Amino acid sequence: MQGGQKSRMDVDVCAPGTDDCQGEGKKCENIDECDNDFNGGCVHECFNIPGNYRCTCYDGFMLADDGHNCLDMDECMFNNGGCQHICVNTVGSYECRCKTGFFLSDNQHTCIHHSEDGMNCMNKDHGCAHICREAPRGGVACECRPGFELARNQRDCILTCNHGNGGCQHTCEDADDGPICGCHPKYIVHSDGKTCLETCAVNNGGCDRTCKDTSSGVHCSCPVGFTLQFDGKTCKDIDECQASNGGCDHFCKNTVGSFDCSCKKGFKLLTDEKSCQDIDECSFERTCDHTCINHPGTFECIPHVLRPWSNTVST
Ligand SMILES: [Ca+2]
Ligand SMILES: [Ca+2]
Ligand SMILES: [Ca+2]
Repeated sequence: MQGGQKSRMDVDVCAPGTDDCQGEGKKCENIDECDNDFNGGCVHECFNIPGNYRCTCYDGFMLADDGHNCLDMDECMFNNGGCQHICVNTVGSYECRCKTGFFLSDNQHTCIHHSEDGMNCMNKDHGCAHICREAPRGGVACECRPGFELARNQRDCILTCNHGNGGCQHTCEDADDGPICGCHPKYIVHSDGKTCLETCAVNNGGCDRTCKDTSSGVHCSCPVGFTLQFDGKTCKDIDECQASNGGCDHFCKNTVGSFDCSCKKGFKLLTDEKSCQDIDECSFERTCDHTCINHPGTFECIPHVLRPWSNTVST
């Protein structure tokens, strides 16, 4: 370890006037984020840099938007992967194939027309999965491209982790029958045995709110009052007031995760929190000196002397 050099660089980073640290000063310490069980969260390679760290991916992969996961590059998207006939994308790599009547040449990109005569490398029947060499005394000898091993039948080629990460998205381990794929501790292996699925343990699976692990990956959901957006991850408040005024008799006010009903002056909100009922002001003592008449939303006081019926009586 280049401990001395790292320390000196960290001192420079934290020096007054050059401080570009964020948050607590603690982060300026020489923490090697890569030096833990989670490899800094990087699924391939992690590089400690002063005050930070950076994830990189093996050849054939590109860094995902989260800066930690690695995604397969589709080499066939560009120039058909350089394949003369057919390009087939694979995790971590790609391969060329030829149309019927042709076989793949040693350069693994161009196609050679099938030849009828004898057991030589111009004849598809040589059976070599990758590279065919004509033996000095007739017949052929098969070889494999770098990253592959010749199988016991001396014709087939067995993939190893040295080619395209063995077709594994995250980790690869060589076994007799070919690579065995694994995933970063916070991911689970997909049923294809090669790719890795997010789990709720990583960044809540990208979910805004509730995250649930399922066999097909993470499943996001939202609490009452929110709807899941088309991205399947984000939760957006429902504006309940848009539909039927939220069921409110009078006023509806949208809030994050809910909504509130309120009533016009002179009305009170009932316990259903939606209906508005007139306040009977006349039921309160001392609302009027004499006679009180209740109206929807208001009331009226009538002085005793002006009451029409008393006039009638005195006449
Ligand atoms: Ca690929
Ligand atoms: Ca709302
Ligand atoms: Ca009233």
